Amino acid sequence: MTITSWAEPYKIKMVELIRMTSRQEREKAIREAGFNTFLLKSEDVYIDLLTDSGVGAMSDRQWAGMMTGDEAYAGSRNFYHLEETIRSCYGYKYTLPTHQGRGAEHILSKIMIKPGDYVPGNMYFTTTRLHQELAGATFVDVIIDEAHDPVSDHPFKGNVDLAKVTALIERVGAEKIPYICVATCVNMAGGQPISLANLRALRELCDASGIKIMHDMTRVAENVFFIQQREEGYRDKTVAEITHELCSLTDGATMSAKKDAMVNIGGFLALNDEILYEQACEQVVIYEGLHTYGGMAGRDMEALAIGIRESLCDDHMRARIGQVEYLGKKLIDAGVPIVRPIGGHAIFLDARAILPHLSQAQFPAQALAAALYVESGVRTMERGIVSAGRNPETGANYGSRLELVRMTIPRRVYTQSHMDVAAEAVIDLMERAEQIRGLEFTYEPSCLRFFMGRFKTVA
Ligand code: P61
Repeated sequence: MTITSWAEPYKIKMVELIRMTSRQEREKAIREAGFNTFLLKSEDVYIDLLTDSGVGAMSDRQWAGMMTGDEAYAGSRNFYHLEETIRSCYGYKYTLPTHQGRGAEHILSKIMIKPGDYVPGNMYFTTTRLHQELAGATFVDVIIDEAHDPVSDHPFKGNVDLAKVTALIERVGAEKIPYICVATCVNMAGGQPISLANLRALRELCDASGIKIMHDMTRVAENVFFIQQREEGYRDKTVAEITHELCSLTDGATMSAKKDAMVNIGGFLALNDEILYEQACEQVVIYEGLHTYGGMAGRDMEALAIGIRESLCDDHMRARIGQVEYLGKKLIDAGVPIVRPIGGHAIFLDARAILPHLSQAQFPAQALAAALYVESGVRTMERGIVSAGRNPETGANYGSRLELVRMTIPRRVYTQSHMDVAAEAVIDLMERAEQIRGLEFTYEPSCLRFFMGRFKTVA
């Protein structure tokens, strides 16, 4: 017998109770949160699809690993285990643990960027671009155009447009481009993968111009799963094998370990170049901690080392992506406009299409996320013009063609029934979408405004 349906490659040993609230309670909660789902108390949330970051369920092995934490200030054995794991799974020579992904981005930006530089990337990520800007660089989007189109079903919407990179090199000169930041499974594009063929071609271009490739590997395993499923020649290779090949095309990486690797906190900067590593060590001891723990406890480094290996198991990835697809297909079948193809870590609702009566200046995705919470207790996140923020030099809003609400699926946390409820909530809300009102800021922070900004409904 060949079984074609998939099931989670684990069983549940412990559960965390959650609570449904009343509509009245949720209306009060969202008002108190300034219509920002980041400002809700988690106790007031029923199904939490805000993020997949730091909210995964660790395995029994990871928890057992926590008990073997060596909390020595220097030279913790868990650091050496982590370093060895990163070397063998990803191939990067040197590892510096950081408190989370943005800690690694901060160090990388500080050691590689000079004021006046340009850093191209396959779409911006909020914290990544901010650290580049704080170091004096200008970010340049070089992702293919299809990535900005929610209905394009290009299989590798994370691909870099090599013509855009070449044009940038011609415009500013390669010496002003310290590196290109290549994200795997591009978050802001909808969890969309880059192909190995594209990365290989980029490698050639960068080698010819002396530009390094720095890999935002936060969701590398998910990207690799799509390569295995979609790219010619990879069907018979394992996720672990393809991951190694992919990383070998890059010079170093930043990682938020809170996603793929299923730990609640942590990240790292990984490098191949010894001189860069030495420079990074000098910064790590200033901003994070000694180089053998950076921003992490010994026990957390142990859980991370174990989580990395678990993240690269084929059956884990099949169930992971299978669950996201399950939710996505339900929404597509019901006619809900979502970003296509279905991405790796989340379903992205197209708020422009759902709320055509709102202009982008009325923050349709922010309004939709707030309304979905009130309707159902399901928490999601705005990923549109609020997230895009403002250009620090001109103060103008960064434009964003994509105006999305992200329903992010934590790893190994929710069941298919939770997905059913989340889908039903969206489908139900679609029927009353025209009643959803736009929003305006009552408080706008100067950077990363989506985290703590507050809003009120437009009169
Ligand atoms: C998330 F609303 N992501 O997706 P840190 N690179 C990439 C990430 O996805 C990422 C980081 C670097 C989060 C958390 C978060 O605008 C936001 O460990 C591709 O969070 O520092 C994080 O890693 C940074 C949510 C971050 C946001 C920024 O939910």
